[in-house]
Amino acid sequence: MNHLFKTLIIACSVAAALPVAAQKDTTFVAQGNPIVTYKYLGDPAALVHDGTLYIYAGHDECPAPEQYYVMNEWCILSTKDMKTFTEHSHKLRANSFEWAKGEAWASQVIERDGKFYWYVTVEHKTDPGKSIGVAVSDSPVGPFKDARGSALVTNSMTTEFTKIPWDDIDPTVFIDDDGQAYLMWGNTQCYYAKLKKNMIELDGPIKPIHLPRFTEAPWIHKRGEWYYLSFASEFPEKICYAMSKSIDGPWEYKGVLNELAGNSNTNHQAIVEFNGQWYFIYHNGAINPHGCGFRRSVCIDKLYYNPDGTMKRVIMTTEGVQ
Ligand code: FUB
Repeated sequence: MNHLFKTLIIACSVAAALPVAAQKDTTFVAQGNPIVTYKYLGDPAALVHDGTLYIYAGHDECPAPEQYYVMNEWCILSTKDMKTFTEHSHKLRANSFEWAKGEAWASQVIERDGKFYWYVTVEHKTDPGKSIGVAVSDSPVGPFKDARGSALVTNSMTTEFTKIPWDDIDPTVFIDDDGQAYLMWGNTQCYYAKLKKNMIELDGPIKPIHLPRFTEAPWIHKRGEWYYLSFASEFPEKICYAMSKSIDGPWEYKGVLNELAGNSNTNHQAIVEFNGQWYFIYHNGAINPHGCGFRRSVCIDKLYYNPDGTMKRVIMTTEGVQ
């Protein structure tokens, strides 16, 4: 065993033995896209709060050459200048939800009244299929803990719309100008429901949203008078979008926003405005030699609008946004 290998093993076992909260923040300068190259991260969700952009992403742990998702935790990154990033010590783990079996799939964080709510996809232990849970923290960088002790949405709540057990995934959350919060999610079928002010209970029925060629990964944002609902379409996935003047629709389909992301069959996006610039944050499978649809990496490119409010097609770059 050579010296480097021994050091690596010791470093790994020390890191594994440390309680999660005791691990240190890691700061690095992104060298273009992907922004993180020391581990695989997928399904980025973004939050802008107090002059900082936060990215919440699932950790793709699938060892090469395996080809399926191995995801146990979500990680937290932040930046103030889109160049220097910090990965924060706290992780949220799928097994932090006692009722969940695992599988830390896509998620999103939002702030309300000084608390941060992290909506996540996990596999349910007793209601077979994917479910949506919510964790809460006083800080955008955690620690987060299960806010309910039970799932917010389970597979059995949506079987009237579709029988597949993986339709309740990929939550996106939005608070409208009048203070009403909404949760949207779905695979094959897109859904939405109102959230109560406490952010941890649904407030009314689950309703379907009809979107052409919808696969998964809805993301809702607003700019001026327009609501934008972007989503992963077909498979392998492109990101398409629809626009509406009302959160209740009707949604007008506007076509492709981002093309297939290289060698990843998913493309999962977040769209945010930060310091006067709009950003499209997504994943690809660009890290050589093992990057792929199960070992993904977070990328950031700029997003622009046309005068009529439609979005211009994203140009994915290796240089990134620095
Ligand atoms: O990461 C697992 C799943 O892959 C997500 O929930 C989907 O959006 C797709 O990116």
